[in-house]
Amino acid sequence: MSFFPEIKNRVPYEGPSSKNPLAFKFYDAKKKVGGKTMAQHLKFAVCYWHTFKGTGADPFGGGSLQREWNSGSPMEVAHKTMEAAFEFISKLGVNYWCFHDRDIAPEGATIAETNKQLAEMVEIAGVLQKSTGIKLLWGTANLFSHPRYTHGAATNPDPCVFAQAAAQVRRALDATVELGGTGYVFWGGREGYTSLINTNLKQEREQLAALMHMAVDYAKKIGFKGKFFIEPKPKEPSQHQYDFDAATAIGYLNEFGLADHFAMNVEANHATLATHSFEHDLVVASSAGKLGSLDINRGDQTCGWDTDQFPTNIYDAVAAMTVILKQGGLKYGGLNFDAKVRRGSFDTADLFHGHIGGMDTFAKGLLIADAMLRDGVLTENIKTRYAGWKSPMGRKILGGKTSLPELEKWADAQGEPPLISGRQELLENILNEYILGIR
Ligand code: XLS
Ligand code: CA
Ligand code: CA
Repeated sequence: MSFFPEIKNRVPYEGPSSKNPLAFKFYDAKKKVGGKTMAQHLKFAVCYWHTFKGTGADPFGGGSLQREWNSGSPMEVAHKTMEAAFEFISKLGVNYWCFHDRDIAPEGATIAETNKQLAEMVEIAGVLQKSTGIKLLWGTANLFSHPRYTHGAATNPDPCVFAQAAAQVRRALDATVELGGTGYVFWGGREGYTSLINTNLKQEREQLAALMHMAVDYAKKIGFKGKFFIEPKPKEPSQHQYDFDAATAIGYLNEFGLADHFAMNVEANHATLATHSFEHDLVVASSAGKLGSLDINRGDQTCGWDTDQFPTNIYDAVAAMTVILKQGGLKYGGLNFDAKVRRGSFDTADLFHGHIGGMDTFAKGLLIADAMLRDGVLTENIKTRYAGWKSPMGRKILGGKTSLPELEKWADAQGEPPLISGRQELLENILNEYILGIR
């Protein structure tokens, strides 16, 4: 039985002249770009929650998307969904997937029952991974949907809730290791506050670090060889989340002695919710050596919510691929489609359109970023702009070998510095020339 009859075997690569909406125009898995294949550069992952568990529900109405795999008892649904997921991911030709514990198996009446159900689904996922060659990019625990987590999971005022979260993280880590995942994500949807009037912010931040330390210790014991990721987000559902943005999360890791074990999973739509560009948070994470993985989606420029739309913005894709190429790739992470089709996109074909468009956007982004870096126009400009810092005094300042009085003397001897244009408009035109294919 097939859940996705619109594709017989696999979405083909047909190249830029193709008019087939169910074919790739730029994503050609085997094509070499700078010594690596596109598939190696672009470690796409399909997310289980939006793609297979998404119902189209929004704050104004329940589910609108009817999925064939979504009927029967909770465990029957779990089995059918898993089958549908591996069929879809294989047909799309993507090599990785990502999941929350509760996406793949329902919660039972007791922790023991929940664990049993999860173990059953992990076993099936393992078999399907083997038969399809699809790998797990990262796993995570859903510590935000159940009403018990309303006031936080690790940051809850009640240690019993903390313990429930700890139990979930333990089993989600077991599942991640069993399925060979190279990452484990902490996204703190409820790890924040809705009002400071009833919140002990200092202790809540300590509680969260305590859970992260326990996760690191436990992961070591069970042989996890991957990396932990924090996924920053400023708000939604909490009014304020403790992992606001990459800079905040990196500071948090340093404050609580977690920096060696964690990197960032930067999501486009979370960066924009924090009033940054996607590029900003990627550059902040990468320049601290902490860009581990990406959730590639986009928000809506007019409403600013976390709308998790499929990525179609070529500027964002070029920027992201430039950062990734410059840091030499993503060892433990990849490009996860944390994106969902719209409430009115009822057909399973829409799931293909969303992913195909996103993959093509990033494939084109890779080609443009690679060409720009090879030509070096933009990088040369930055080098020239900062050339003064290679002078003896520039080096002295950066090396901490000078002082305010010495610099005062030097400034006086130099005279008034010339005004040098930043050439932003020219450089934006050059970037556009690459994007439009005339360079
Ligand atoms: C929600 C987050 C979530 C994480 C995983 O906004 O993006 O889906 O990626 O828990
Ligand atoms: Ca999101
Ligand atoms: Ca995400």
